Amino acid sequence: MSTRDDVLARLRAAGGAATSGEKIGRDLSISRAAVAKHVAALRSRGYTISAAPGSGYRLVSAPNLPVPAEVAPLVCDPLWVRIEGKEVTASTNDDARQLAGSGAPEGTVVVAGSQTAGRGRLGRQWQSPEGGVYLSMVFRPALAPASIAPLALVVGLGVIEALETFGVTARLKWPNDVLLDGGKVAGILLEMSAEADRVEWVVAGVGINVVPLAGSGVPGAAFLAADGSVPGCPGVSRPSVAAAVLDAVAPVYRRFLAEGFGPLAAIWNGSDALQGQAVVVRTAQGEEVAEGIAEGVDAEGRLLVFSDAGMTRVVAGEVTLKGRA
Ligand code: BT5
Repeated sequence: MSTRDDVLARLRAAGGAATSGEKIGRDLSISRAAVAKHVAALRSRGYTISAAPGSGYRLVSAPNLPVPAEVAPLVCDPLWVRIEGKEVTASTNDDARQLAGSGAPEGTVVVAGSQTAGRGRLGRQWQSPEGGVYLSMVFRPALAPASIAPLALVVGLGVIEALETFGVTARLKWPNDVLLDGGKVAGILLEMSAEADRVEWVVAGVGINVVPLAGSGVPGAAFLAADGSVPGCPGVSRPSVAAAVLDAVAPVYRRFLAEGFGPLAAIWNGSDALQGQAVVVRTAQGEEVAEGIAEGVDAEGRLLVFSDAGMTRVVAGEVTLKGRA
């Protein structure tokens, strides 16, 4: 944490009461003038901090930004040991990969308020304007590379549980989409580094569309708070969405490590957006892998597609509803 974050933590700890610059300075072993400088820097970042002579500084409001200083105080699960990030970055997955590559522990997280080079799978773009939540989690599961694929489904389960805490019921589209009213509200990108028989690290990135902002038109996208709020939750806070995702993903991840994907498959199937639908599955190159009725996933997270020719267990591919592009 920077000294600026420390000053913010003191103001927050006062719970809306005023704290003198002198006391903050004493606690942090810095001068009153230095405290004033940090307060000015916080104000320029969107914090409203009142100052009254004789009583001191009071935190009135914080910006609606999923940055570490806002997200970390809301995260409860002990899996998350380190939360990094900034307002704008190129890609939180790139940042998390770099951290993982230089030894960052499992439970390291990178958050951002917008991305300039957000990525989807297979080199596709993830539009990442201000108004969304972008986060990447570092996992170090003691698993073989071949057992990792269901982790995207595990993270998806965590994301829909998190959205449920805002009263929003989303559905899952194999393998990595989260849908709301048919539109894509979130996407998941899994990347890993592995040796032949051992995973070194996995970075799971999640992008969530929270509030639509003018000029940020994303075709086919849905938003958690379409008009800036969700029922019962006016002015939905992006830091709380980020924290809810982290706190929902952690227990599902632990269960996956302890019991495998088998017991989670039934839960996943309960939120399957494709259940019973006629689908076509193609490779990234457009080659058809399967065509038929989607009937959920198996204990390894493979999509089951039934046709007259029998059942296909699909390991990877792009799913479209039959008759659509
Ligand atoms: C995904 O890829 O859905 C994975 C997206 C992962 C994004 C997160 S954000 C944090 C972390 N850092 C990163 O750089 N990435 C991760 P895919 O299934 O390939 O879907 C990509 C497609 O979704 C695009 O080709 C568009 O059609 C569509 N799309 C792009 N941006 C979108 C958005 N904001 N909302 C909805 N759909 C979008």
